[in-house]
Amino acid sequence: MDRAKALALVKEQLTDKRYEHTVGVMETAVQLAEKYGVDSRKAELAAIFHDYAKFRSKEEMRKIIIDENMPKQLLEYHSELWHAPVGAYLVRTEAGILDEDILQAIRFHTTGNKDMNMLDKIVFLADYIEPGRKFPGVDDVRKVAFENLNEAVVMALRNTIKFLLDKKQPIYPDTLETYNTLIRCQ
Ligand code: DGI
Ligand code: FE
Ligand code: FE
Ligand code: FE
Repeated sequence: MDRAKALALVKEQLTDKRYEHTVGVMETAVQLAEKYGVDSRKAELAAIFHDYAKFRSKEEMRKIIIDENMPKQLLEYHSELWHAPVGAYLVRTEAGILDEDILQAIRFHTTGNKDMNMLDKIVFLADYIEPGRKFPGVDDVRKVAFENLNEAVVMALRNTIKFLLDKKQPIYPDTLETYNTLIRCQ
């Protein structure tokens, strides 16, 4: 699928603000893919579609998680996590994207995963550092992203985990597992 078609499909699903975020993620993901020698077409499509399910109702997402045998554990954690695996499913069934690398990058983009590959890390990081993001500490992650991909993913995870701890929220095991796996290979 070409970029224009993908952007048009996603635009229908999102608010203007979320669409702008998506364009930022797309541009950042392509830059990171070029820097690290990863397929930039896959990075571009995964980034365009990464938040495809962001505005689906909790009821629809819960039903898909159950019907499609996704980890039931997701239902015990924040519903903010659901749009990633549900998005991968809907991007396949509604948008017809069959490339498993692209679908996996979408699936892992919120929680991370201990088996993340380079493409997954690029989409995860592009989502965190795109120009519209204003998290505390994001400028440091932006700089490191183009120097050491794993280190930047660890920084993003550390910030997210701290943020969740401060809000007294639970932390999804995959997020902790990703952090633990990547910090061991520094
Ligand atoms: O969809 P976006 O807003 O672009 O970003 P995202 O898909 O990375 O969602 C991240 C949000 O999810 C962030 O505000 C924190 C929240 N969240 C809730 N529980 C967890 C979590 N994020 C991670 N990584 N792990 C959690 O357990
Ligand atoms: Fe997201
Ligand atoms: Fe993210
Ligand atoms: Fe996003």
